[in-house]
Formats: sequence, structure tokens, C-alpha cells
Amino acid sequence: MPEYDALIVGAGFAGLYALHKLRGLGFSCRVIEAGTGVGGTWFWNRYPGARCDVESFSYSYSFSEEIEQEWTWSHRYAMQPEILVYANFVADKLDLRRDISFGTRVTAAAYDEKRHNWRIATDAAGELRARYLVMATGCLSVPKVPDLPGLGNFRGEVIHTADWPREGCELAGKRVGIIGTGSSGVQAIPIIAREAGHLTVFQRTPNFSIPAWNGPLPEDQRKAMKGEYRNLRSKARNSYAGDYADEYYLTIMDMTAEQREAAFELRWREGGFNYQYAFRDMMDDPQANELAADFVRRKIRAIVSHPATAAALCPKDHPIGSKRLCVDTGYYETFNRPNVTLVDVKADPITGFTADQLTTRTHSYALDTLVLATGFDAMTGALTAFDIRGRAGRTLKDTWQDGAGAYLGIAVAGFPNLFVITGPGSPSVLANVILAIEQHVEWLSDLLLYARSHHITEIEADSTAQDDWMSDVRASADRTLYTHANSWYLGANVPGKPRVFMPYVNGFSIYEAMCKAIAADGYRGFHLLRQTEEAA
Ligand code: N01
Repeated sequence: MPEYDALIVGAGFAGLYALHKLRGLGFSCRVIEAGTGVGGTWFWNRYPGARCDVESFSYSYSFSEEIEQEWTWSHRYAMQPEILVYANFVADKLDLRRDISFGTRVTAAAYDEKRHNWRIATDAAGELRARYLVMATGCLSVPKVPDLPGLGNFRGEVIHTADWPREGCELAGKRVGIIGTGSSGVQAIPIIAREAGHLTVFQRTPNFSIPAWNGPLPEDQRKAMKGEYRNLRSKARNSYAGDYADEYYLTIMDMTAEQREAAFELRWREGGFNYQYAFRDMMDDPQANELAADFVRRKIRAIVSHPATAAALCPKDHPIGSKRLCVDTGYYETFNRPNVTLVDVKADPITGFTADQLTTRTHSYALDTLVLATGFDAMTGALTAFDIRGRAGRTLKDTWQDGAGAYLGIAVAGFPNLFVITGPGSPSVLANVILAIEQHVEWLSDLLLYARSHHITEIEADSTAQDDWMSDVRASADRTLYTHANSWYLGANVPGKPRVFMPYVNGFSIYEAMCKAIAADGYRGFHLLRQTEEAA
């Protein structure tokens, strides 16, 4: 049975960097990847309009100046095909493919308490053993298909945005329905509307969306950004969100009404997440949040011509930012098109399907194609999709039955030598996830180097340290407005999933400082078993 130092699951941005980093330090590694290519989320999410919503100069690896200088981003926010080409470029440049088994799934993993390593079963590469199991499976990688009544009756095509066919999908002139108006739906709707004969948007909860103002980056700007990379990266590394945008320099409640209006307008015109991160009190003070939310609602009403449609598109049941902000290109404008209909399925719920219709309580809608932009079993889906068994054969799924947690969002008590890149309890999804990935991989590499040089064979999070960490994650979130929405951050989008706020809300730079302090303190909160103790 092949035996490695590290078995890495997933060849997205986390898995690629983990392979590069650990291999470079002399660890033998194998990556297992279900897809037939690298790129992770960008390999699967090929829906029309898919693109990053953190600026590309930030949403890219910072660990290699050579890669930074050789690669040139074409747009402020790159489209999915370009990001996928980038992932392939990195994989080729670093010669990563030779250590990746593509088209292969891990089907089970069990910790061998005697040998202090993992036995891993796969569907196409047999059984493997590894000292360390590194889950680089992504936070948003298991698509959620909702339990829609009678969906099996529908004879048209049904496509999830996160499992879009590689060969594309012919929508021209068709009657297309889309369920879901989160980031995926908001990106896909404007593009599908241009192609489809008619598009019916089935919306249950409207979301707040800020314009991206995306466009090609002029040559001089690209050059200037490349020249500035080190400053930009260092600014991102010292920020809340892991991004180089200026943050928290305004307090909504300290401004006059005129100043506020001007500030909101400016952030709207700048576009993207800065609408949230410019304001220090937006996620703490309900009154401040409501003012920011009201500005966006007024924008929606100004853009959307039909008052009833505009009213239906205005979010009312959650603070702005408590569900992840969407960043769009022409989303609200799309509802002025004559071939687009908005259906409020909270007011008029979906009751069933016929061969070519979706029916609600009061209407039926003829459809050729149904697009599901219905999200993911976020943060834990990929970690509980198959049996991962730790000490005494206990599964991770059972361990997390009352809520998921990991010390630093990286290690789980009872699962020695298992590490999660951007797991529950890490800042990951509230930060620029690429930078969060880099930080996790670098911190983990240091830990594994330390283990190697100190003859440590087993690394395990202490359960009290983990509980304290997760208590802090929850308490910190409870002090904000993040917990005032039924979001996937809480697992609220998956029926039966325990509601526990999973991301670390105190910001990337504070998180990184804590990780450094823990390392400097001899990896406080971890049990480190030395070979000599083992022999004794
Ligand atoms: O998923 P979501 P997503 N009947 O969970 C609706 C990242 N991302 O794929 O809110 C009717 O946000 C659901 O309605 P409701 C980003 O982090 C990034 O859009 O539950 N509707 C909601 O509208 C993002 O936050 C980018 O009432 C149903 C939608 O489906 C995360 O991925 C692009 C339903 C799901 O929204 C997830 O985004 C895309 C039902 N039975 C994604 N079930 C970038 O730009 C669900 N819905 C980088």
C-alpha cells in the first residue's frame, strides 16, 4: 500500500498550494482530486457569469513573485474561465500534476491509533496510507439540491450552478427558470436573461447586491498594480478581510445625514465589498446597518422600473452583510427586461412540477430548463460526505452532530494528524479566501516541520482548547449582526444541520496574530506525542 507523509484531498487553490509547500519541504505528498482537472470551485462552477468577487489582484496567490509577475489579470474581477486558466498555469509552472490523482474520490479515511497514521480508501487509486491527512476540500464544494416537491416529474434539463456541464448548456431562446438569488444566482441571472427566450426568477429571499463595475484593466493600471504587489499584499495581510482595500475608516453614526449619503454613494460607485468594509459600525450597530441597507433599497427602487418588482427585490428580513453580500453586473437592471419575470416563492410557494411546468400555489410556469442556484452544504459538507473516523472509530459527522468546530479552524480533537484548510472556526469565508488558504498552509507547514524536527508522530487538538476557540468564535459572532440572518454561515440553509456560527468574525490579521502566538508558545492547545514517549 503506498505510504505518504501527507495525503491532500482536493486540487483547488488550497490543495495546490499545500502540495507545493509541503513537497518543497521534503514531505512526500499525494493529492486526490475528484475532478479531472485542477481549480476546485473554479473547475465546477462554470455557470454563465461566474467570476470572483474579490478583485483579481487580491484574489490570487501571493507566495510567488514570479507567478505574480508572469501572470496578468485582464479584468478587475476575472471570469471563471480565466481563473481556471490561472490555476492550470500555476499547476504547470510548479509541476504539480505528477503528484495528483485526478478523477479519484476519497471514499473513507480511518486513523490508525497504533501506527499514528491514516488509512485512506479511494474509488480509483486503491488504499493509501499517510501520516497526515490534509483536507483541502473547500468551504463551498458540496452543492445543495433542495427538496422541491415533485421535481422528478420535470422532463426538462435541471442544472445546478455548481455542477455546470463542461460542454456548456444551450439556453438560447429557451424558457429558463432559476431558483436561488444568492451570489451564484445574482451572477448568472443577467447573462442567462440575455440568452434565454424567457427567464423566470423564483426568489425566496432577496439579497443585497452591490455593483462590481467590472471591466478590463487598462495596461497602465495592470503595470502599476504589478509594481505595487508587495505593498498591496502586505496591506492585505494586515487587514480584517485579507484584502488591500481601505477598511473601517468611517463610522456611519458619527456622520451627518449628508455626509452619510455621500459616503454610501461613493462606496456604491466604487463597488464591491468596500460597501461593507469601509464602515466600522455597519455590522455592530443595528441603526447604522439599517441606514446602509436603506441606501441600497433606495438604489434598487431607482433602478427597477416596476414598483412591485422593485419592492419584491428589496431585502427586508436581515441586516445588510449578515448574509454574504452579492457583487453583481447589471443584476437589478435585468428585471427591467421584457423577457424576465420575478416570482416571489415565499408569498406563492412552489407546490410541484409537471413534465414541463413549475407550479406554485397560484400559477404555473412553462419551462424548458431549470437552473438551481441553491447553494452549498457550506464549510462542513465535504468533510462529512464520507466516513472520516478518528480515535475509537468515531466519525467526524457524529463528532459534529451538535455543531462543527475545529481548533483555529484547522484541527479537530479526536482526529490526530488531520488538518482542515479553512475549516469551521477559521476566518476563510469572511476573508479573501486565497490569502486565508495561504496563511493556513504556511502555518501548517511550520507545524509539520516542527513535528519532524522534534520527532513528533502525533498532533492533536486539545478538546478544551478547541471548545474555548469555538466559544470565542460564537461569542464574537453574537456581538455582531452576523447572527441575525438565516445564512449558510450558520448552516441555516441545510435542513437538520445544527445551527452554529462557523466562521471566525474577528478578522484575518487578528486570527493570524493568534496563530503565530500559539506557535511561538510551542503550539499551545495541541497534544504533541514524541517518538520517545511513544516508546516509553
Ligand atoms: O448560494 P446561497 P450561492 N426554494 O446559499 C435559494 C460563494 N459564491 O451559490 O435565502 C427556493 O447564497 C436561497 O433562498 P433563501 C459566496 O460565498 C461566491 O448563491 O434560503 N429558494 C438562496 O437565494 C456565496 O455566499 C461567488 O430563502 C431556495 C439561494 O437558493 C456562496 O458561495 C459566486 C431553495 C442560495 O443562495 C453561496 O452562494 C457564487 C428552495 N427550496 C458563490 N433552496 C463569487 O462571486 C435554496 N434556495 C466569488
